[in-house]
Amino acid sequence: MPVRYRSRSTAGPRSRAAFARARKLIPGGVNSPVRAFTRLGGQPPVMARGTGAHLIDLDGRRYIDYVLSWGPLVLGHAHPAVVRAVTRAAKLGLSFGAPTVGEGELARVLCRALPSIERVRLVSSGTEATMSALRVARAATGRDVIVKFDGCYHGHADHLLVAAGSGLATQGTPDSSGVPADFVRHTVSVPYNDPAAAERVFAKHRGRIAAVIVEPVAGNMGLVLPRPGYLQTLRALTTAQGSLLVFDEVMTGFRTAWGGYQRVCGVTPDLTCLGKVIGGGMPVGAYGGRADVMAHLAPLGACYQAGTLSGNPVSVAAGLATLSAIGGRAFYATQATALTTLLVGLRELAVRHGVPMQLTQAGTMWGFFFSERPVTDFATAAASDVERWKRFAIAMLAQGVYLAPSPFEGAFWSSAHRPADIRATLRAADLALAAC
Ligand code: KE4
Repeated sequence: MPVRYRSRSTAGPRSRAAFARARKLIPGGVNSPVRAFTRLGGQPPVMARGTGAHLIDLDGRRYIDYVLSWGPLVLGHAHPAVVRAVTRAAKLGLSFGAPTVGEGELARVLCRALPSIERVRLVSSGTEATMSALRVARAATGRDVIVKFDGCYHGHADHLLVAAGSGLATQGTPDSSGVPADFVRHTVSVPYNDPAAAERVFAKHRGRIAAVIVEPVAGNMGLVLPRPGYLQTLRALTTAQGSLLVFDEVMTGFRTAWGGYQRVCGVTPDLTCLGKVIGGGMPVGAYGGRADVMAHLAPLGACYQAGTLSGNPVSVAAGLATLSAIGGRAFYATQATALTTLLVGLRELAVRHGVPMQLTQAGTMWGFFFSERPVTDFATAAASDVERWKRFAIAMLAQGVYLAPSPFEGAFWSSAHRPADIRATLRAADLALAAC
C-alpha cells in the first residue's frame, strides 16, 4: 500500500496528551532540543520502553530504532548484562561522592583501549568532557585560542557554541543567544575537511592556539568522513606550534572501533573526549590523554574540574558491562558488515527510484544526504535537499522506522538489530523513496 505522504509527524493520542502536559512545564516539552522534531513538524512520539533494536511508544507503536539514544546503545536497549550490572550496583548504593573500585576499573579499560590516554577523568556528560579537556589544554599551554570546525558539535559549553552542528544547525542557529561575545572571542571556527583553512588559521594565530578540537568523524552535520590526510594535517599543524590536538570521540569512541577512530586513522591526539557508549546509556563522560597535560588538574595542579556525580558507580557499572559485552575489536568487524548490508540496500533502492542519495558509514555509525555530490563539510551538508530528507524521515517514521529528526545528525546501529530489521527498513525505504 503506497505511503500517503504526510507533511508532519503524527504521534498517537497518548503521546500527544503526554507531550501536551510536558510542554506546560518543560520548554518545548523536551530536555534537549534535538528531541523536539522542530524540523519534522508535528511532535515526537513519547516513548514508553526500549527492547533490543526497538522502541515502543505510549500508544504501543513499535519502531526500529536508529537513534539509540544518540549513540550510547551500541548493544541495543535494555541489554540483559547491562541491566543486571546497573541493578547490582544500585543495590549497593547510588552514589558515594568518594572513590570506588569501579572508577579505577573503567579507567583501566579506557587507557588500555586508547593508548593515547595515559591519565583519564570521568565526568557526567560529553559537554563536561570537552569543556574540561579544553580548560586543561589552556592550562598546559598557557594559551587562549581554541580552533573548532563549522558544523562540529562538542556539547553546550558557552565557548563552543560557535558555528556548531547538531541541534543548533537543525534550528538554523549555529550560535546561541546568551553567550557574551567575550566568551567566544578566543574561539575560531573554520570549515571541516579544509586543510588550507586550518593552515591559514595557524598562520594567523601563530603561537596563540591552545588546542584544536575536532570530531575525527563528524557526526553532528550528518555523518561526514575526514578526507584522507586531513587529520594528519591537523596533527602536523598542532605539533609544529606546540598546540594540543583534542579528538572529540564522544560519539565516535567505541562506535567506530574498539577505543575510537584514532585506532582507524592512526593519528594520536594529545587529549581525547569520550561519552555515550562508555556509559551504556547512563550519564557519563570522560577526558584524558598525556600524563604531563593531565597533571595540571587539581588536586595535583591549579586547573579545576569537579562533579558531584563524576565517576558515579551506577553509570560506571553500566559502562563496564557494555564494554565487557562488546568484548573488543571483533565486535566492530561483525557489526559494521551487518550495517553495510543495510546501506547497500538503501543505495540500490535510491538508484532504482532515481533519487540522489549519499550514504556514509564509519563502523557502527551511518548517515545519508539527498545530494548529487558527496558531502564533505557543513556547507555541502546544508546545501543537500533537506526538504526531501524531511519527507523521507516522516514517511519512515510513519512506517515504524525511527531516524534522527534532522539531516544534521548521525544514525546508529546496534548488535541487537537483526536481518528482519534490515528487511523491514528497506521495505519502508522503498515506499518512502517513492513518496518523497
Ligand atoms: P552530551 O553533553 O550531550 O553528553 O555530549 C555532548 C557531545 C559532545 N561531543 C559530541 C561529538 C557529541 O555528539 C555530543 C552530543 N551529541 C548529541 C547528538 N548530536 C547529543 C544529543 C543531544 O544533544 O540531546
